[in-house]
Amino acid sequence: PVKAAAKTSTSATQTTATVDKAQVKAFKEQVEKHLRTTIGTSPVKASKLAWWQAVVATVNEDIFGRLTDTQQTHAKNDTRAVHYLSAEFLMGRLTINNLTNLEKFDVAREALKEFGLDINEICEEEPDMALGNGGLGRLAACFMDSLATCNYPCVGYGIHYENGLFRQEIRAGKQVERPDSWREYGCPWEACRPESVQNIPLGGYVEKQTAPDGSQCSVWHPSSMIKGVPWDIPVVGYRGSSVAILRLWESRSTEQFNWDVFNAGGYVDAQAEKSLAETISKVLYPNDSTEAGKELRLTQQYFFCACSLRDILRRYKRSHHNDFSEFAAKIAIQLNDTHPTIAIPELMRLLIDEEGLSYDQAWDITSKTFNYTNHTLLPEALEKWPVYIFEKLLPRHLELIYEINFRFLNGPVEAKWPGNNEIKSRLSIIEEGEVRKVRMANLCVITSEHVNGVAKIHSKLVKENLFPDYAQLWPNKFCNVTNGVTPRRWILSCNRGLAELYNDVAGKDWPLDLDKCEVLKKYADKKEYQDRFMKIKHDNKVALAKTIKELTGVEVDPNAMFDVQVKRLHEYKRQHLNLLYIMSLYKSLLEDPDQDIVPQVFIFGAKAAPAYTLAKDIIFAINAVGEKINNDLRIKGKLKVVFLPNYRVSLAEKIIPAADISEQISTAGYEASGTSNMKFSMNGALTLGTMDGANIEIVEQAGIENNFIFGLSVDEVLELKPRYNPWDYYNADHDLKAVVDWLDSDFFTPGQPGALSSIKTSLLNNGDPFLVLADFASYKEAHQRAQKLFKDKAKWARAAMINSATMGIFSSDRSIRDYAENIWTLRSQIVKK
Ligand code: CR6
Repeated sequence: PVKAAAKTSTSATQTTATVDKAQVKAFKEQVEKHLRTTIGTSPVKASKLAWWQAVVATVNEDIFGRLTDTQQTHAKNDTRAVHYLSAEFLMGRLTINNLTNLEKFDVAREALKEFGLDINEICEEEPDMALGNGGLGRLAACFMDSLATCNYPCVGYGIHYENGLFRQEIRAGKQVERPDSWREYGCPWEACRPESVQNIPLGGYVEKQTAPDGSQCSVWHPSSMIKGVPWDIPVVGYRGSSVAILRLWESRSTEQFNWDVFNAGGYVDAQAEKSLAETISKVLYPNDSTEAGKELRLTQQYFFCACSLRDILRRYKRSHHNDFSEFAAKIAIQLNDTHPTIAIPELMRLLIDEEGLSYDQAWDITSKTFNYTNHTLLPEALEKWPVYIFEKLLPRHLELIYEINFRFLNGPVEAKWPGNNEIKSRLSIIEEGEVRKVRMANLCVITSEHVNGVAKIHSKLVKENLFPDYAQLWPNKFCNVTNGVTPRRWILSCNRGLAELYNDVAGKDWPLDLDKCEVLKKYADKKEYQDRFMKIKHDNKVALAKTIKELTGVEVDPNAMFDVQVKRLHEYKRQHLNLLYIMSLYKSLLEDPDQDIVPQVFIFGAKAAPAYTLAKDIIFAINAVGEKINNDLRIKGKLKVVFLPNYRVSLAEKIIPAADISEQISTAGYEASGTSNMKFSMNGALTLGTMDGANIEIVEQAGIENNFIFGLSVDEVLELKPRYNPWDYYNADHDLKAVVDWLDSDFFTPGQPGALSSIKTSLLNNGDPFLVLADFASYKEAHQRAQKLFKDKAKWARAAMINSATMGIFSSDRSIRDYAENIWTLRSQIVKK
């Protein structure tokens, strides 16, 4: 049984809106009904988990009806639809978001209150759906929300990982990975669809056959079959009538038991075979941006693409039978990075081998169907698969890739650069060398109608630096769609105080048209509004301080400046630059404890890829430095450093609304876009960042004077890199030298000298590949500007309000409309209730 807990609820998520009594009564009755008849318990003995499940069952009553209406409307009108293929969808929790989008949050909150329950506490029972690593997966989730909200016909396709991104524990300052079994007790949002199961062939060999007319054809004899079981997660659009579908594929063995082996007494062997097939969707690869190149990973990619394409074909054939002339007019497929590239040869194969089309017909369709989004320039993240893995797993696909390559090199390339073998080897899908490799990005560019980057600067670099030869061949193929985030989750659901302020100044439609928020600029100089805005921020900080205390035991003062860097841990994101600055601040406080500085709390959250040693060392260093600083009475609490374990979507929802400073400090040219930068600004944080990714467009909107920009530009980085020597910076800057050397002592790790040395080694002996030392002085100076402004409450409030008010273009609705208009030529479809 759960005791009344309404008193402890976080004030940050309370609203004062009046709520319709009849609706509250009805919701309450539904919840109680589900508690008894769906969950099988009663209000007196229900656990919090049971209450949560009953709330979900109640919400689902609304959702499933709308889902059927949506699907019937689309089928009846035979609408063109987009199919978003992504190896990751980082959905987070769905309850508050779905209640918000159905405009039932206040009703549900009141209904639960009448049971003596706090809605926020009940919703804490929901595990995050962490089926993604970071920005790319979260972007896909925001896009689903916008596709549904803007009423675009769509399906999201991905993998039903049994284990999402690992749960991070911090033990003695170090990251320890634990499995994330998000579905251990079932996920009440998802519905299994046995009627849409697919069987997917794998392995084996290709036999050349001669047809009666003398032509050659290939027959694939696969060695095994895997069953793909679809799980549907409905995605509810805001106030909208449409519900989109996210369909995730789970792998199973085709035979529950291999009966022959089983009958021969090989029960265990039969089970082993089964578990091999089931391994495919067992776990998400925990790398953000870098590629493992593992056989299982290619199998995962192929598995979900093959299932999805069969699903798409099945639906198409329901209204078009075997006539494929309309295929490209009805179907658009978006490849979210290169992970689903294998869908290209798979569609070719299905059309040629299974549907009997000619190669030319199949290519004509395929090259009009696909589009590709590039999300990174990091060379190690551009997928390349050894040819021998293809030979083993996908021999027929390899054959088709060779054919696509042959026709490309001897067609368009030969026509443009006759006899130029150097260009041919650069543009070829196949990389020659000791181990021959398939370059997936090249296959994407050659096949796709459009190739886009995810922020203006990134798209420019994609075109000019990554694929310059392709851009000469097809200049119009390359375009930009700047990323966005959904204001429903990232303002309305996670920052109710701010949402109410916008309701008051901009009317209630701002979540559908974020440009409306711009009116807040008019009030940015008015004391009354500044006070209200900063009171909302303060309440959010009080709530976060409580969370920090619960999770780390560290006490922080909500009046201090909250400086936040939350994102995956990577050298290019430069958490270690932040750390060096903190150390220098600490050093100056030790030298002069009475100096008048703004009290500051540095807040980190970051998971490191389990095999990325230096990233893990940086986590350890942040914790070690934090431990020392937080317990040093000499500095009188002016400085605190907290590392929040297990950073994930639900934690981001608590952290972002409480930030004063948003650290976006990647080496210019390395962060394709970033998306937390947008969330922070929307919620009134000022960006302390480099001119990289979407930061550039953020300050274009909010004004460079309202943020703290520092460091080398993209051009300066490109210019400096070849002649860069970190020792020059180290030797020239006293303070920098002192903090870098500090890493070598045992000051922060008593009894363990050298425990933090790997960071120093990377910065000096290994050449500081991300120019941390080069940007240190400028970074420090930017912090000084931030401190100065923070002391002037009115000026700070004004800058924060302008940031929040001017983020309209970073709504993912805008991104999705850009895709729909410029890439998919897709029209929205209103669904009648
Ligand atoms: N790691 C980019 O690095 C971008 C997202 C979404 C990333 C990041 O800057 O905002 O994609 N790239 O576009 C990849 O995942 C390959 C990311 O999340």
